[in-house]
Amino acid sequence: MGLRRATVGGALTVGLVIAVEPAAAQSINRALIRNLNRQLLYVAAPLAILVETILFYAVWRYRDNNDPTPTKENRSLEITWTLATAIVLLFVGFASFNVLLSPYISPSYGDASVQSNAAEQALQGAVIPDDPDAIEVEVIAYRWGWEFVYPEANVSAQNTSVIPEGTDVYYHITAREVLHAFHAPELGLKQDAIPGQHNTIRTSVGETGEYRVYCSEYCGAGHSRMYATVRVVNQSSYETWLDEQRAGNATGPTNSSNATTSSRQAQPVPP
Ligand SMILES: [Cu+2]
Repeated sequence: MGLRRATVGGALTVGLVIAVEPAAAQSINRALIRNLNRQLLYVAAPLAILVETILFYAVWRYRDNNDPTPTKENRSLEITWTLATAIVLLFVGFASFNVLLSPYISPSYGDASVQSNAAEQALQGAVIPDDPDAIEVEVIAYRWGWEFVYPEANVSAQNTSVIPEGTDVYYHITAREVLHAFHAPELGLKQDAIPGQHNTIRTSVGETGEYRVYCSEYCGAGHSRMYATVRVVNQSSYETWLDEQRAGNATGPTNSSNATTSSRQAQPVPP
């Protein structure tokens, strides 16, 4: 009886897991996390329903039983719940590990190589991409704002990071004085910003648009205003933005006056 019920529950679970569709998401990271969340939900929901059903059935069935006798030994029931638990845990472990080992979630397990040149060695602890087309951005969190440095393009920008769509981007995150944390929830990105070290996150965003970045580590009076924007554009708009930034950086003072500007204020949109 218990075995049959478990078999039906198991079949239901497998059926629901197979029915999981890949969700459309803004970034690869977000897609990986969302799919894992869904897979686990599709396993957890039928299990919760099964357990609650048995619980309510037992309460109703034995409501007038004044002389209960405990079950002494039921070999098949014990084997069933041990196996069912093992299968569920193996599924959860395997599904989670698959996501954790993705080079977008753990870049250090991916195609990272040793820092070779001086510029890369300056990024202590950063994971440097093998792919020469990948874009690297040093993200410097400070009280209270964000500086985005594009070392290859010799560009730095305050509170706005423009990146091209569908391209691998490595954000090397650090902080100037105290702990901060980079958090772009819509892109599935979150990483600590620690002075003196670089924590790398890797992403590729498929949808153009503006994505809000928050500081998610309490860092003082300006913490709640510590926003930035990741703006995802097509390749030519990206090149235009880099040129504009280079021109802006050359004039000097205009750039530093941006340091305290909140990203909520309008930024010039490249054509
Ligand atoms: Cu902060």
